[in-house]
Amino acid sequence: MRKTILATVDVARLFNVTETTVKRWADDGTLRCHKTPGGHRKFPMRNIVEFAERNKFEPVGVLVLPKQDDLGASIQMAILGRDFPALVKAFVEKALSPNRTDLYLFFSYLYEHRIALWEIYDNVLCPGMRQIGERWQRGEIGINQEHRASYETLDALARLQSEIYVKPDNGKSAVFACPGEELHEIGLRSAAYIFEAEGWTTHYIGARTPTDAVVSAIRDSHPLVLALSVTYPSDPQRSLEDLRHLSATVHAMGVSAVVGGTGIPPGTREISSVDAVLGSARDILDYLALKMPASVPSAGRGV
Ligand code: B12
Repeated sequence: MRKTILATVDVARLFNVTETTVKRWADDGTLRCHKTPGGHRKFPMRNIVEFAERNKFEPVGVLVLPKQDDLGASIQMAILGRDFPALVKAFVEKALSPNRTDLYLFFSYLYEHRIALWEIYDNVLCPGMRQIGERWQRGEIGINQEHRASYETLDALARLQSEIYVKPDNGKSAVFACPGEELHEIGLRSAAYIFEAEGWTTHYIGARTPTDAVVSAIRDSHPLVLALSVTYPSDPQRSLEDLRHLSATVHAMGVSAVVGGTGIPPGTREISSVDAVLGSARDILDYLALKMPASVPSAGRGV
């Protein structure tokens, strides 16, 4: 698939304008770029997304995909039609493909075409990983492929994050953890990246963190929010008690606890010290807009 620093011709194609227009945007500083020693303008993806967001421009064209990407034509069609089931299909193929950069370039390509970060997580990654789990259950892929897809995904998300448009630092911070024996951390990672893109500082302590260690992290970093993810609580009652204990402890320290993930134990919503139970990346943007108003997404669609 293609690279993520665009040339003038790519930007012109993306917004369906002439190259002269793009050069004018670049030269008057409307669209930031850097120049190669040979004088060619180059546009990092984050500048393009920030520019489109600020000017309320929607990409109306699609970028060229090289011929060696077998899924190229179907991905282009799916992007134009915002056909998420087709994008999920492409994700699954790429997550299971042996090409290490394929998945990251796929995510970049979606982001360049203004598929927002939350849409990538909720509408592509989440259903895609579910399908991978189902394939494994049906015996169509081995556990090695499922593991590989998970780690390739985490890697690709980290690389994407280094290229996206991040709002200026808002002075707020949050701690992210999967408490207890929880190993599923892709959802937690996604949540942390959304906060980060909204200008938050994130302290990511990840999977399988004992509750005491979560409390220590809170003492060390004095965040505003503790975000927890639960997917597979082997003992739901114990998990509920852990959530009750953790949220009450951090609440007393002035920290808001939010919980997400597909395995939240029944009764979590009734815990008074849990500030919110959130089901998706989109929910995070709504939560931040409602409860932490300084980070309301400027264009209404979020990052
Ligand atoms: C990848 C995976 C793994 C990987 C995890 C790798 C990693 N580093 O994360 C590995 C291989 C380690 C694994 C292990 C196991 N797994 Co597993 N795994 C999956 C799989 C295929 C995908 C999960 C995933 O990453 N989804 C993608 C993310 C993005 O989606 P998400 O977590 O739902 O997150 C979204 C929202 O929920 C939300 N969100 C999530 N967290 C948070 C947090 C906050 C604060 C907010 C606001 C939002 C939020 O936002 C996200 C974006 O939309 C699922 C299949 C499925 N149906 O989900 C099975 C699945 C979850 N696993 C399952 C099982 C059984 C296991 C094992 C017990 C297998 C075993 N026998 O060893 C172990 C359990 C280990 C443990 N103690 O936790 C079952 C759970 C069944 C159940 N609930 O009863 C599932 C459903 C598969 C199945 N159909 O049987 N697994």
